[in-house]
Amino acid sequence: MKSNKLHFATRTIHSGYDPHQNHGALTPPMHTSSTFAFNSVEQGGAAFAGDNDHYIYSRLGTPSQQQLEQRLADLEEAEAALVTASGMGAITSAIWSLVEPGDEIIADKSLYGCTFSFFEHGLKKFGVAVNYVDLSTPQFLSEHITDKTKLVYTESPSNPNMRLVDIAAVAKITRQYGIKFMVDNTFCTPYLQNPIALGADIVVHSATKYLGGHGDLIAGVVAGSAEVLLHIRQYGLKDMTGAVISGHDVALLMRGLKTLHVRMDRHCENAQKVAGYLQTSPYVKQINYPGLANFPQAELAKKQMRQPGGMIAFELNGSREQAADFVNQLELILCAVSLGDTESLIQHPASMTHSTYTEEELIAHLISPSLLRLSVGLEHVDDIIADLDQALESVFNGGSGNKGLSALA
Ligand code: 3LM
Repeated sequence: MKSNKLHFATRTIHSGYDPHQNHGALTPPMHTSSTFAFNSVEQGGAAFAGDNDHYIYSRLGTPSQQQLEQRLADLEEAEAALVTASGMGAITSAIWSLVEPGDEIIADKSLYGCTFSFFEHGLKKFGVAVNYVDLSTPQFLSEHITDKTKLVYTESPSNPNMRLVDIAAVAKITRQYGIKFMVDNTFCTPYLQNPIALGADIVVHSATKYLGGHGDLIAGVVAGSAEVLLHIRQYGLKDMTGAVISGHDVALLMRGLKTLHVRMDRHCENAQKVAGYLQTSPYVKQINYPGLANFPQAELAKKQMRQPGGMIAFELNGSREQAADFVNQLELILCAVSLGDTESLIQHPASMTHSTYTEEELIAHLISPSLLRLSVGLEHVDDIIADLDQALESVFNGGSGNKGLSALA
C-alpha cells in the first residue's frame, strides 16, 4: 500500500517503518551506536564515496533516524527530511548551507527570539544581510527583492504574536525570482498546515514542541527536496553545526509523533474554548487567535490551516505589573517557555522567549511588550479556564474568582 494514499493519522503511526523488517517489533529499535563496522576497507571506502548505503557514523545518520526522517518527510509532503538536535540546529544547519557572504535574506518581522538572535548575531557577523519585511502583505515583497536575495524566511503563525503569512502568495513571488522560501511550521505541525504543498521550498520545525509533544526532548526538523536536504545533511549539519540528534531522542520523537493528530485535535478544541472565554473577559484587551471570527487574518487561517492551533497571544487591560501578577497567580497553568506540551504553559515573551529583542526592536517587529503567550495544554478545558478566571479575578477584582483550584496545592 502506497503511504501517501493513506490518511494522515495512519501515516503518523506507520509511515517509514515496517515491523516485519525488524523481527516484528512494533516499536522501532533504538540505535545508539556512534559508529558502524565495515567488513572491509573497500566497503568502508565505498560508503564514504557514496557508492553503497552502509551506515558510517551517527553524525551522518542511523537506521532509526532514517525511519523517523522518512515518516516526517511523508507527513510534510516533502521528498526528504532531516532530524537535528534542536529547532535551532535545524534552522542554522539549513541556512548556513544556503547562503554565502554578500547574500541577503528577507525575513518576516516577527520571529522566535533565538531565530532573530541568529540572524542578528550569527548571519550578519558573517556578511549575510537580513531585511525584515512585513510579509503579512506579500504584495509588497517584490519591492524588497534584490539580485543578492537568496532566501525568504517566515513563521506562520509567528512566535509569539500569531501573525499569519499567506504561504501560497509568497511562494508564487519567490518562484518567479528563483529564490528559496523557508517556513518555520512549528506552531502548526504538518497536521494543520503543509507549507511545501502550498509552494514553500523548505520547512523547519522545533520538534521539541508539538511533534514530540511531551516536553521530554529537544529536536528539530528540516524538510524539502532530496537535493537540498542532501546538501544540508552533508554540509550544514555534518560540517558546520554538528547539531546531531541522539538515538534516545529519535526514539522519543518517533513515539510522540504517533499521537500527533489526536493531541493536536484536543489542543485546538481546548484553545478555541479558552480563546472564547478570554474574549468575554472584561480584563482582556486583545486576543490573537486564528480561530476567532474577529482575528484580522481569519480568512487566511481558514485557507491555509486545517484548524487554528493551540497557541493564544493576548494582552490584559492593565499594566505590565498586573500581567506579571496574573501569571504569578495561576495555579494549574505553569509559567514556562516552550509550547506544545501536554501541560498548559504561559510566558511573557518580552522578558523571556523574545528578550533577545530590545524594547525598541520589539515594537519595530510588531511584538507588544505586554503580550502574554499561552500554549493551551491537554488538561480538561474547564480546569484551564477556571485557573485563568481565578487569576484574573484575583488581580483585577480582589480575588473573588474560582478558588476551587487551591485543591491542587
Ligand atoms: C519558545 N521556541 O518557547 P529549539 N522555531 C520556533 C520556536 O518556537 C522555537 C525554535 C524554532 C521556544 C523555546 S525559548 C528559550 C524556548 C517557532 C523554540 C527553536 O531549538 O528546539 O528550542 O527550537 O518559543
